[in-house]
Amino acid sequence: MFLKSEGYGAWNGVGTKANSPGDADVLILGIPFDGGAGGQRGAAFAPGRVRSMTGRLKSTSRRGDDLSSIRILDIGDVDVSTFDAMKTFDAIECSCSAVLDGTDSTLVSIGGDHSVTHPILKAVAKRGRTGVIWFDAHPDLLDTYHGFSFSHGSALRRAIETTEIRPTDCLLVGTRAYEQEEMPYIKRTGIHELPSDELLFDTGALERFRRGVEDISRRVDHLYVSVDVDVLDPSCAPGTGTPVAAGIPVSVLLKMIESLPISVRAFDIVEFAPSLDVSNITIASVLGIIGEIFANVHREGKTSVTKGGAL
Ligand SMILES: [Mn+2]
Repeated sequence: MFLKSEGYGAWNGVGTKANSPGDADVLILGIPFDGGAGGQRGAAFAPGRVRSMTGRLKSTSRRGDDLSSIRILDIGDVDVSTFDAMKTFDAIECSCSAVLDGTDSTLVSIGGDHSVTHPILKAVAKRGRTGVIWFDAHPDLLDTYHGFSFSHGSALRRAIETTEIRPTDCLLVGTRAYEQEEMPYIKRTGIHELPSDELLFDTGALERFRRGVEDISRRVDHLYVSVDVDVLDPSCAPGTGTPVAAGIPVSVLLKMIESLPISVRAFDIVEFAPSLDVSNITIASVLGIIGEIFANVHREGKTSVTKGGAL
């Protein structure tokens, strides 16, 4: 229906192949679309590049946890329309709705520029109050970008304005590149923020991240975690369309993913442009992020944040 291909049989050796979506711990969905990017393109090729490199993933986490029993199913790519962004966004929303209806497993979408997150969030937000953790150098809160309301520069703003997602249930992480209108919007709406500078230089920043996520988790039914790889310093992720200096190292990002509670409904990894990569640095970071997501999904005995607790 909305998917143009079955999974490619990659991911062998990482975990256990699930037979159906209902049987899976993790569902992988590729989104090969970069028509919402204003800078250099190439994020459409991320799903294929990641699949081709999954042989480098380990069946243990970086802390040595055994991940071999995690059940993974790659359900293929969304059938995008290269020359029609709005049609593509509809296909993404429909695909994600169909996937989320059929299973409680964690959805991990790979690829696309950040414009693809808005339609995913539309599907997720219909299924319960949604908290959003947005790892990104940019806040993506522009009303329009080059006259377009649904580009990668407006993704979070459109999500806030067109879904039930509340600004105060959103946390920006690693931000450091703003347009004039974005700072007042953050202050006016009450979006939470942990900028890159604080993560790099304040010793209590990781604890503030953990507490911030916990506070949001208490108010919502589930979390959505969006990872724009340009949150990373360009030394860890040169392969992206709009790299920004003074980002966080990948180790700090993985530490934050490690501390996420169990109620994450879906993750995305966006803005990885393989053609802009250098010496496979960015794919190494992306595989690290995927491994950490698998460890997060798999971890047993993890403390789940109880909804309805005091703030
Ligand atoms: Mn972004």
